[in-house]
Amino acid sequence: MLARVDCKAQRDWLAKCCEAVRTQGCCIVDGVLAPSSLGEVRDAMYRAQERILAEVGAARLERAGERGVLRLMMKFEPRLLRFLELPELLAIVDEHVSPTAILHLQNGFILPPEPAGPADIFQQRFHQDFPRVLNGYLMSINAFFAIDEFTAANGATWVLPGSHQRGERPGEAELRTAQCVECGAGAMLVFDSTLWHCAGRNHSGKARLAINHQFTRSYIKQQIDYVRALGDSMILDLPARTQQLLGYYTRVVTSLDEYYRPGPERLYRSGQG
Ligand SMILES: O=C(O)CCC(=O)C(=O)O
Repeated sequence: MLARVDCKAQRDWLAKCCEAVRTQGCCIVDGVLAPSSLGEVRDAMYRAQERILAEVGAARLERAGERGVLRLMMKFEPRLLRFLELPELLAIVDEHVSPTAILHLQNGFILPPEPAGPADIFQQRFHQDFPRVLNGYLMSINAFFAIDEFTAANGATWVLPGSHQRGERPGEAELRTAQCVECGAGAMLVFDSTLWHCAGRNHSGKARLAINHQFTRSYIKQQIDYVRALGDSMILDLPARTQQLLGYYTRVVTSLDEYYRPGPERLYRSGQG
C-alpha cells in the first residue's frame, strides 16, 4: 500500500511524509488544493494549451514524442505561479532539498483518452525524472498535483515503491509490481525524483489533468531558464520566494560589471547554495 497522509487532518503529516519518501520514495498528501480552486486551474491549463499550440505548432509538438505536456504554462497563465506559494509545497521543498532549492520544471499534463492518445509516448514509459544517483544524497524532489481525481481507469500515475536512489532500471518482473496512485483531485504526490514512475493509460473517455513540479539544488540547470523566459517585468512583480524559486537569486553573470556588483544587487546572491 502506498503511504498517504492528510495535511489538513494530521498535524504530523510532514514528518510522516518525509519518512515515507525516505523509505518508499513517495507519499500521497491528500487535501492540498481547495476543491473550489480546481475549476480555475483546469480552465487555465486549457487556455495555456491553446497558446502553446499556437506558438509551437502541432507538428513540432508531435515530433517531441509526447502528448498533452504543457511546458512554460506560467508565461501564459501567471495564476499557475501561485502553486509556488502553497505552504505544503514549500514545506516539502525545504525539508527534502533546501530552502535555496529552485524550480527545475512546472509541467502540466492533459493526458488524452485513448484511442486518441498515442500508443507510445515518453511519459507512459517507466523513467526517473532525475536519472542520477549520488550516494543517496537527495538532489531533487517532485510535487505532482492531481487536478482531476486519479483512478486506474483515467491514467493515474504508476510508481514502483522503493525503487528510488537506484542506478539500475528495475527488471520487468519488478516493474509489474508497480502501484497505481489513486487519489482525489487536489492531492499532491511527493516523490524522490529518482523514483521509477510513469503515466497510466487513460480509458475513461475524458482527459486527465495534472501538474508536476520538480525542485533541485540551486546549482542544477533548469529544464527551462524561467528567469529569461518570463523576463524581469513579470518576475519583479512576484513574491520574493517565488522569484528565488524561479532562479532569480542564482542567475549566472554575463560580464565583469555584473560580477562586481555590491551584495544586494548580485545576480548570484550569497548563501544560495
Ligand atoms: O502524467 C503522469 O502521470 C506522469 C508524468 C511523468 O511521468 C512525468 O512528469 O515525469
